[in-house]
Amino acid sequence: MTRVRVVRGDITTFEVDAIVNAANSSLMGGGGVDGAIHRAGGSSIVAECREIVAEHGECAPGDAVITGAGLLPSRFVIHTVGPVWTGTRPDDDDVTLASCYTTSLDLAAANGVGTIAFPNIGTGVYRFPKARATGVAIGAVSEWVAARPDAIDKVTFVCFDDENLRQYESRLS
Ligand code: AR6
Repeated sequence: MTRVRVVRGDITTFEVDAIVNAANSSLMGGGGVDGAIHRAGGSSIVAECREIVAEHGECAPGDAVITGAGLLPSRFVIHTVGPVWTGTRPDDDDVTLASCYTTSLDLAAANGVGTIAFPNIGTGVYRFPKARATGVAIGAVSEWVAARPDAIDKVTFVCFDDENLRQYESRLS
């Protein structure tokens, strides 16, 4: 059985097999958790991203790619791209956000990852409403691990802000 937990923290400090990055389609870095990961991980991560984009093109929303983790304490960084929330197509955005989580878990399992940490994808610069995003994230991960109980040992949701932490704690308790 996969353990699923929530903690508050800075995801760049987590000693897990893989951390997930809330990237943008260019995979070239940015602000928020993306900026923090590239700053702490060093230049090898963006170099790997550049090679991936040269070979496969940009990363579409809902999709994910995997690189090494450079100077970070994890082994891998899985870069996924959330939907930009506009409020005009909420159901489509739910599907895209759920895909960020499940595609990241697929990539993790394919690479032998036992422990993985997710940030609250889409809930910063991309403005996905936090309560709604929490439901989508927990729903997608719960469904994925229920279907594959032996694939991943532990999933950690890492919350950086109070509102996300409250949302996750109330739904996971
Ligand atoms: N550890 C964990 N969570 C964090 C950290 C951290 N060090 N820093 C911020 N967060 P965002 P998005 C939380 O904006 O909404 C970038 O510029 C933060 O509190 O990082 O998917 C990319 O390049 C928030 O709840 O990602 C894209 O252009 C959550 O991470 C764009 O932002 C996600 O906020 C992606 O926007």
